[in-house]
Amino acid sequence: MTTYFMDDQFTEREGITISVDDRGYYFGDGIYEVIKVYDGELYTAKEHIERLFQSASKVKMTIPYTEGQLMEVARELIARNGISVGHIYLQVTRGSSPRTHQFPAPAVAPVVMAYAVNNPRPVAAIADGVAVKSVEDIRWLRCDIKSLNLLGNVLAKQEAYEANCVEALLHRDGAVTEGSSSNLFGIKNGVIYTHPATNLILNGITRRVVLGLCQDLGIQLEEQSFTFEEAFEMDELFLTSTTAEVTPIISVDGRKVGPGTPGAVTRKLQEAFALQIPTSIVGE
Ligand code: DCS
Repeated sequence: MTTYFMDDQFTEREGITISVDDRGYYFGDGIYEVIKVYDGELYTAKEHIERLFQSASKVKMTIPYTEGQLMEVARELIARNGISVGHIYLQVTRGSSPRTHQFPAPAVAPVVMAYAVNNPRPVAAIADGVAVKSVEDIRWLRCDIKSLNLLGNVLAKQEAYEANCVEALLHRDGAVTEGSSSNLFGIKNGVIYTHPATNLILNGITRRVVLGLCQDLGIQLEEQSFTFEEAFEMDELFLTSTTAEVTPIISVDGRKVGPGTPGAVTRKLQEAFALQIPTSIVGE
């Protein structure tokens, strides 16, 4: 049995019903977060919950909880479900109301749902690296919002999967933006490049951790985008996300990145990242 959080209570998954009029269902009118759990402990949860509130504010939604209450919900889900390594999924929709594009007036109660799931670290991908496929970034212009409206991301990921790749390398007007569910980094002559945190990407929490690690390690990092063509010329490429951590990219569209094996700078960042998480699970 899996315990979810729904309708202000902890409840079994099987007992949950969602209204057919939920605006998440009609419009993708909602926001979400994915928070990593290591060794039964939340990782960078404050940053994720803060971002959830920022997303809510950007789409003019009100979350009927405090940051502290959501943190408590996350901890309770970990305990009730016996989560060791995995993640919390948390989403809020604008609520349930007969279908009209404009917000319901008077406002209806937002629907808050959360669950916790065991999910091992993707150790093979982290060790060996992954292949990506370039896909044009056709998403809307507010990618900084972690919105449930993910059709552009879904289509990009599917295109990558159909080409036997695990992620899309999205590019807009010639510039590499991010992955369909990750941030992208390129390394050339020891300098790391990544798209600035504008409206065109999600400012990933793992991205921010990596920025901090670069500073600690004295690795030069430029929040500056690189072009789709330059991606092929990079010495190293890697992606980051809550679940993927720091994953090397070893090929783009079937063309090798560098020698086609994870590079030294990526390895250094991976080692530094591993030091941030409980040692008992590194190598699991
Ligand atoms: N860019 C996009 C479009 C994302 O969806 C994500 C996370 C990221 C970047 C990386 O952000 P974090 O470092 O904060 O995770 N996607 C989440 C998701 O949908 N599943 O796992 C992580």
